[in-house]
Amino acid sequence: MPDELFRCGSVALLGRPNVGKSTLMNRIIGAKVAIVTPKPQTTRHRILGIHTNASRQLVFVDTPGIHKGNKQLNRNMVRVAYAAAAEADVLAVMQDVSAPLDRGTCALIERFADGRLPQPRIHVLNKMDKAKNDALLPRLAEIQRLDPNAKAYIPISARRGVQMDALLDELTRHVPVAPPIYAPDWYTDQTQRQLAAEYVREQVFLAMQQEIPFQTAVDIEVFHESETGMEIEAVILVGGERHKPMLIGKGGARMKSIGTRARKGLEDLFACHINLKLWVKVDPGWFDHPGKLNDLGL
Ligand SMILES: Nc1nc2c(ncn2[C@@H]2O[C@H](COP(=O)(O)OP(=O)(O)O)[C@@H](O)[C@H]2O)c(=O)[nH]1
Ligand SMILES: [Mg+2]
Repeated sequence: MPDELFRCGSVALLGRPNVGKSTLMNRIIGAKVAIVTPKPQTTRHRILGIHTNASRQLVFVDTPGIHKGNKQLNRNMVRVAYAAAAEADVLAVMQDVSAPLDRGTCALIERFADGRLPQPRIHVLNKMDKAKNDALLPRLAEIQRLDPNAKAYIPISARRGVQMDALLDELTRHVPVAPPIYAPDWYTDQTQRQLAAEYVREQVFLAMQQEIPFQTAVDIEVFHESETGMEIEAVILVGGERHKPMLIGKGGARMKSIGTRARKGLEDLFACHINLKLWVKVDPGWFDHPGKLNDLGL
């Protein structure tokens, strides 16, 4: 491939919470760089996933879902999503076609279709594996009506990896001819320390019910690499005193299972032995304190 044909650019993954943005990014990258849970608002930061082959480098920007919420954390998350959109070369606007087209999704599509952001838009219709066959065509027609000037409308299944090449080829058409930015073996901009915090948070999200996950954050206090592997100590911040015993579980059982699962995931990702210690700390209202959010990188 002559250098003058190589394409490189960034793709913002945009959409309501839970449509499958992080799943798509992981699928394309081939590693879990963004944590995924069935709960909305799992993704809090802007996360990069880098896909490189012989002819292109696509830098995917996974964003927190666009949603309403009156806490400082929620407002920060939505701001992150719009800022990522403004900086990207292409906008991939995702929706879940296994659920009815709701008002929030229509509003989001119209917001990007109004031309305030000049970048090309690709509509990504995810979860086609779960959608009824006869629902897809009317849905495509509806999206075309809402955003007639988009470059493409592509049904996919991020979970099953269906239509990935079609999507990647279409996205590549809309990024500039340019040399790669990242070395070919880079797949994310997150440090191992950040990935460790995210893997612990994923297990807390999966293990806990109701409001507890949304009021939880993870702070890595110790991160050492040694000859035998990694030593990691993490503090799980919870929003209320009563959350602490629930997270710890009977005889520490729940914490133990959270720790074991997070450790196994990290051992797979980093391909080394990991010693992971977890602590729980109560910090009421951390999600509404600008200073604390700043400390946590949120
Ligand atoms: N059936 C199905 N489920 C999916 C698909 N993509 C994502 N999901 C599920 O949808 C949920 C939310 O996914 P996630 O990637 O965290 O969504 P995000 O909030 O947009 O980042 C998870 O339970 C995923 O396993 C898909 O293509 N098909
Ligand atoms: Mg996500």
